[in-house]
Amino acid sequence: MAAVFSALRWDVEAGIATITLDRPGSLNSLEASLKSELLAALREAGRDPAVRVVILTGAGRAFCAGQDLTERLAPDPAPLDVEVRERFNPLVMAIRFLDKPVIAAINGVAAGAGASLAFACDLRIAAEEASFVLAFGRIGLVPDTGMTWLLPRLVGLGRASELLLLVDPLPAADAFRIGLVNRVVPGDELAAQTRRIALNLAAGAPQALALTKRALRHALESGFEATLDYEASLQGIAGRTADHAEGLAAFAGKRRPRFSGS
Ligand code: T3D
Repeated sequence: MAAVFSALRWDVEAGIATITLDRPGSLNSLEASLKSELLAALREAGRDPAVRVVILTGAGRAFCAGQDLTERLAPDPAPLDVEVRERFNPLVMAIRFLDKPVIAAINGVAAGAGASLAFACDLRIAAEEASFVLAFGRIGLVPDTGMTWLLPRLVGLGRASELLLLVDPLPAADAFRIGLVNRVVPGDELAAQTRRIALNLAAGAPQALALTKRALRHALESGFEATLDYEASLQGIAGRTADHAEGLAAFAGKRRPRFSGS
């Protein structure tokens, strides 16, 4: 049965699941239903064999403005530590541990935990008009949802400290210059260019892509020798897949491989 959502749009086509955060009136800020639906959609993407790659994007002029602050202003909001542990952390865990590539198509501003979502993705394609506002400090909060782990690894400690302490908006072009986004494209080409990249990934060997994500996760927290050993064991797994045999056969036959995922 097709997944049904109200705060986001879910679309599967040509092996690509596109998740569109769909609360444009509040810049796709994350209130309770959007957080739970996003987690459900990411889990659905993991389960659905028709999905080989995921695109995360936003409706309207924003990617995501982070926590919906009207929820915090309501009477008796959930304690922040509970909210972050139970509602935000599972989102970035789901993205990073999804055994399929996740591309953030950053159509506009990404603020607070909205930026954390983008940084947890495997690739970031930004529209020229996109920007990052690491807004936590502006409302007297600390960076969360993986931000202090992800950002220094993407841009180094110096840049991360500057962005998180000064909280100046970072335009897409500057984000590209410091390696925070992979590409910057005109806004009206974002969907098509992201789709092109997604189609490339969808034609790849699914297990090899999943194992590559796993290897990168492992390497970020391991020493060199441990990494060498882990790479070798993952290569053992990849080497036993039918897709590896198909890759070799395609090479020998001078044709494009057709990877089945087995
Ligand atoms: O539970 C927890 O709190 C813990 C977790 C925390 C993680 C976090 O994400 S903390 C950070 C939360 N996010 C922010 O602080 C960002 C707040 N928004 C902004 O700073 C600005 O809106 C932007 C820089 C993102 C964009 O600025 P601008 O000038 O382009 O748009 P705007 O006019 O400020 O916003 C447009 C509308 O969206 C406006 O509503 P209105 O006046 O048209 O009815 C604005 O109130 C609404 N909006 C924007 N961000 C949020 C929001 N509504 C609710 N929550 C938001 N985060």
